[in-house]
Amino acid sequence: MFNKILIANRGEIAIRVMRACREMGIATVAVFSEADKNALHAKYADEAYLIGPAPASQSYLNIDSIIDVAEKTKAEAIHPGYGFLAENANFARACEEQGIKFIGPSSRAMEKMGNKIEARKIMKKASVPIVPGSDGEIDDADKAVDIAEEIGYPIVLKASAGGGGIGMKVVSRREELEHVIESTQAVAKSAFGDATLFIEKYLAKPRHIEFQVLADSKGNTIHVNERECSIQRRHQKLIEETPSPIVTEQLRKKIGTLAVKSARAVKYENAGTVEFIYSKGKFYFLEMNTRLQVEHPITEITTGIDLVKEQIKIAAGEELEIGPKEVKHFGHAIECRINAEDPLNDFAPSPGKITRYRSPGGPGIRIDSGVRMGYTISPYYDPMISKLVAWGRNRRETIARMNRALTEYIISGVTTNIPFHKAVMNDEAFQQGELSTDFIEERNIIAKIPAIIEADKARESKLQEIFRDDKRIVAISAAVSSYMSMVKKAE
Ligand code: MV4
Repeated sequence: MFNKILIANRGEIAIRVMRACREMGIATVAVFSEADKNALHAKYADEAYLIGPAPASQSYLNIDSIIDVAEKTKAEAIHPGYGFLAENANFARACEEQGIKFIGPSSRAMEKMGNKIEARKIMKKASVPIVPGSDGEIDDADKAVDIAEEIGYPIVLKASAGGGGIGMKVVSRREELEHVIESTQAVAKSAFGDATLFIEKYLAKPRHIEFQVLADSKGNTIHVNERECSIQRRHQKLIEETPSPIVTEQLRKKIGTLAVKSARAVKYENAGTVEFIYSKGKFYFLEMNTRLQVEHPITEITTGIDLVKEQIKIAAGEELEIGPKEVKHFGHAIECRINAEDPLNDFAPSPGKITRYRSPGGPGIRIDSGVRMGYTISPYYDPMISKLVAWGRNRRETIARMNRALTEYIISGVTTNIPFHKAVMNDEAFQQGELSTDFIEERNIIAKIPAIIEADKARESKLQEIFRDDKRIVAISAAVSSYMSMVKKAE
């Protein structure tokens, strides 16, 4: 097992990984940018090093300086978290070349899955169902027209180097095709440095259901159930749950087997997620995410498996202790991503200083967060405040708990999407498990938010009474920091 791991990330996920390390007796090294000098992840670690200015391109994406810190501190492995360098094959390769273990898949598996045309080919060969579409690259309009006529409009043009919805364009009519190919190529070229496109049949109002897989270096590959992530906005997931309301035990077995097949087809190692799109009773492979995902906690609390520890053990060459028959699922879990953003202003980020903060607790609640009272959410990074996870014996109890926890959450100083989450939890279709990627528009969720904010204001005075002490703490810390800056100036 490793003695020391560097965590090439920030915020809640950096802390999440360090927590696993601490439980395993592994020392931790944090890296931080100039904007994160006071960030909790830098304080939580056993050692922390400044790697550059605030912009991610000069700090959390700076491969050379991160590898430098790993070498200097004799860290034997690097955990990339999610985002930043997590799916960067060049980074994985740089680690491999320096003899530092990258806690994730091989750069080769990452590259194969990163190329969506290649991934489609691999899945087709492994007889995993893919969305009807082109076998390879689309380079001219004539070929595109032929394929579109064959599968029928609407179709969707996607960037082969894309993923997560960027460089994706729906085409409903033949007349638009030529023009949209050109514009999508341009987008793909500027976003990914690669203009290669492919075509798929466009599936309207689908559900997004993904399977978590774990694969060790000895050839054992298992799935640890699905997560449904249909409630999203502009490809940004907002609410995830497990089990999916539409996945029966029989379906889980069937699609889970396909997920394992997908991972085996690229000799996948470590934790990964196989994304499926579900439409009109059918599942299709969409893409594979070669990283730990934001929503991993809902899998953890319903299976009892610590996915980060499993990642570390796999990277250290250990064999999976859990076989496919030992994977259980207990009850139901939902995650709400609590973001500093304004759902009434097109979900615009709302960075700034958190002046009051009290997170919920009690039965069935887990919070993963990298903030605290007095912390400033930086405009440079993702404005996530926390992941609020609720567990219950069944979906009903879980929704009730999530609702209760949301009413306990106190955050001042920044606008949050908590009222949005309350609107969803109280929506009838949501409660019935009727989800789709168009859920927010279809259910007109945004229109329900003002009334929720009004009702929350009415409770405000009560909450202030409860959190009187917290306000005092803010006053003290403000006084201390102004005193400290006076002392510094005097020096
Ligand atoms: C699709 C689709 C409909 N038809 N492909 C968006 C992100 C990327 N992973 C693929 N995505 C989609 N691909 C076909 N052929 C609809 C989406 C899609 C979507 C997928 C998953 C989760 C949320 C989504 C939101 C809008 C569109």
